[in-house]
Amino acid sequence: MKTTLSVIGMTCGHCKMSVEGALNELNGVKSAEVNLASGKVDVTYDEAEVTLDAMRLAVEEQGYDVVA
Ligand SMILES: [Cu+2]
Repeated sequence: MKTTLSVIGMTCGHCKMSVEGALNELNGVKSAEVNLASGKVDVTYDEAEVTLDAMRLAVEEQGYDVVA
């Protein structure tokens, strides 16, 4: 499965690394790629192993807001 999260507050390379790192730590997330210009995160994942809620939480724990 693929999804795109809209994330508010990512401004620099550090934000990109934080968000991508948090998502990649989740079991079932295969790849996560932040586009800083658009504030979008493209995620490829296995829906049997990880939920959208878990991904949102992981991003929010880094200090960013996820738009539903
Ligand atoms: Cu930053």
